[in-house]
Amino acid sequence: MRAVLSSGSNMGDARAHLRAVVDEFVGEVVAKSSLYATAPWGKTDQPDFLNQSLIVEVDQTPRELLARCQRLEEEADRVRVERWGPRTLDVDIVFIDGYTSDDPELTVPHPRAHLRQFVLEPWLEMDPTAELNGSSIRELLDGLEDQGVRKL
Ligand code: PH2
Ligand code: MG
Ligand code: MG
Repeated sequence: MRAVLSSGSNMGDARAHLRAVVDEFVGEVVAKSSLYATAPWGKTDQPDFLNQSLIVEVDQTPRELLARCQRLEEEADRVRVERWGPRTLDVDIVFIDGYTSDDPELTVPHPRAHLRQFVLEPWLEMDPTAELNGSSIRELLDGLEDQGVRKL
């Protein structure tokens, strides 16, 4: 199964938190984006984020992959305080090839991916031909205002 993951951090050693995700999937990474410095989306009174995306090829079910992402978050001592608030590490499943789910625990594609430059920009970098909900990533990006996403 091939999946697009989006990692983000805006607390503690953000680079180290994102590196832990890359290390977890070593041997399963199909593509890795650059790091991006991004303005907070949704809840703006918090520090800027570092974001990075991966395309991984894993011999697992979507549920198993979700559990793996959640374990990484726990290992970064993530504490859920408020929705969209600051976090040491968030690892979201954005997209899975040939799979959709509207389960609230695991909604795929990610229901807000098409609105988020910090998700679309790294995805476009990894896969310029990717499509989401019937639109190319390029088209989706062209429809968004600039959200303050800078490739490092
Ligand atoms: N994650 C959120 C909410 N807002 N903004 C940026 N720039 N990067 C994120 O990873 C992010 C966010 C909820 O998970
Ligand atoms: Mg998230
Ligand atoms: Mg999340």
